[in-house]
Amino acid sequence: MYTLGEFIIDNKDRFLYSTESLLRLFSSIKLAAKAINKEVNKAGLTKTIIGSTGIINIQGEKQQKLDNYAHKVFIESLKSRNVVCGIASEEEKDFIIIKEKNDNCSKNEYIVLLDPLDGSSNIDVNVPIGTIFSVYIRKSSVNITLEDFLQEGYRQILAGYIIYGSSTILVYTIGNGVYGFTLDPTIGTFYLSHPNISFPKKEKIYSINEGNYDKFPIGIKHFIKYCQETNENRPYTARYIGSLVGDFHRNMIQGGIYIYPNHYDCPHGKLRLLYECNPIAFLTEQAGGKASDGTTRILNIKPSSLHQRTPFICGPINMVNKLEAFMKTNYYE
Ligand code: P6P
Repeated sequence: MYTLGEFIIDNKDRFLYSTESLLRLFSSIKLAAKAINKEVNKAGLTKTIIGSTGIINIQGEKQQKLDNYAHKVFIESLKSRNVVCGIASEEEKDFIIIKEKNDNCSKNEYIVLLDPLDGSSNIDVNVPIGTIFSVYIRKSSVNITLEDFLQEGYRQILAGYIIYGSSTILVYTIGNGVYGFTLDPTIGTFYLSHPNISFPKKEKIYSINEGNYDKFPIGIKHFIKYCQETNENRPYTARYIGSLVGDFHRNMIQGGIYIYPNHYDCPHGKLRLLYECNPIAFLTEQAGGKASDGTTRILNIKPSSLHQRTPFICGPINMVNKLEAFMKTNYYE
């Protein structure tokens, strides 16, 4: 049984930066994931941890108590390993400076962007939820600036998620494939369970909130109808649980497209570019798929603000290409 730590050490030549710093970073991610997993698994038992804090976060969304808990746990854990110099979180309006660059912390080179607990509105109904993380090397030489966080997605050195579902799985990429490690909660160790995840050849699933159908651009409507047609390759199965990590994890393993387009209630889409779409797009491409906003590669988008949103499509290349064709014209066949 291969543990995450052993796997990183045995594959250290695949990582451009120091293995020690990567191990320290993963050590903080694993620690936070285990703490959150414990709370998620007993959310129904302790009224103190489920439900809303009553706070409306920067996104204008009701902050769940577990959201807040997950945010705090990750911040404290990432601070403690002396490899992170700055953090941006869905739950915090501005970025958080951990250490400026000076002699005694030259190792602090990582910039971490985080959705501490995505899909948290599902907490009270036991639907899988997840933490999404995205890591860059700082650009600044002395003081941390916003530009350290507004890097294009193709500059990510590490991206992944933890899905808290029927089991807790940490999935990540450093640019050499996608790997999944399942937590054995009895001993608190993550073991390699999904070596080299890639989209299967057979495309099976389309995932979109069809409750918004009337609001969608015409190209999206045509693509949904295309997915529903009956022929030897279709209809596809519709699956949508309203939790990006849960929907994406299933689609990457079983073969499917996830779509959150813009619509007239969300002119720029709903999902956040920096800590939802970029990390999922990196994983998508590393798993042999494609991720775009309907016309542009997600990883090429130059961010202009921490919490900016984007239309988001990710999945098997052929399905994404077909959707983009519908978006370009009134293409329909
Ligand atoms: P809707 C959860 O709030 C989230 O950010 C993603 O995890 C999820 O895919 C999406 O929003 C669901 O949004 O509008 O379909 O409920």
